[in-house]
Amino acid sequence: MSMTLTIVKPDAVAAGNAGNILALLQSKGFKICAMRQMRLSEGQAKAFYEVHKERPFYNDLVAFMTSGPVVPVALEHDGDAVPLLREVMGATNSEEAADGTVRNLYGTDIERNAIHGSDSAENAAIEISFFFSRSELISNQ
Ligand code: FUP
Repeated sequence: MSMTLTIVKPDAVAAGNAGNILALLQSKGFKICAMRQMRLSEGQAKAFYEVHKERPFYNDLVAFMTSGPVVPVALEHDGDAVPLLREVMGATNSEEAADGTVRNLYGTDIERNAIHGSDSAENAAIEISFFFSRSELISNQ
C-alpha cells in the first residue's frame, strides 16, 4: 500500500460534491485512512502552499483556500497512490482537465479546481503529517 493526500477544496465542499468526489476516488481503488472537515487558517494555508509563495497567484490561492471548509483526506492504494491520484485528478486547470477526471467533473478553472493531490511520495508524507498524526492514520489492510 502507498499513500497520498487529497484536499477537497472550498469550491467542491460548498457545492456539496465532497461525497461524490470521494466515491469516484474509491471507485478507482483509493481507500480512506484519515479524513476531517476543517477551515484552514490563513497561516495554515500559507504554510501548506509555501512552495508557491513567490508566485503571482499565491495571495489569491490562500484567500480561496481559507474561504470555506475543506476536507483533507489521507488515501492509500494497492498501486502507486501519488501518480494514480494525479491521473484521476486531472490537469491543474479544470478547463483543460481530461473528461471524467475530478477537476473536469467538479472544478471550474485553474484556481477553483475541486481538489489538491500530492505531487511526489516525499511531499505526500509531509502533507499527510501536516493534517494527521500517526495515530489518526488507519490502514484498511
Ligand atoms: P497542482 O499540483 O495540479 O495542484 O498544481 P500546482 O501545484 O502547480 O498549483 C497548486 C495550486 O495553485 C493549484 F491547484 C491552483 C493554484 N494555481 C493558480 O491558482 N494559478 C496558477 O497559475 C497555478 C496554480
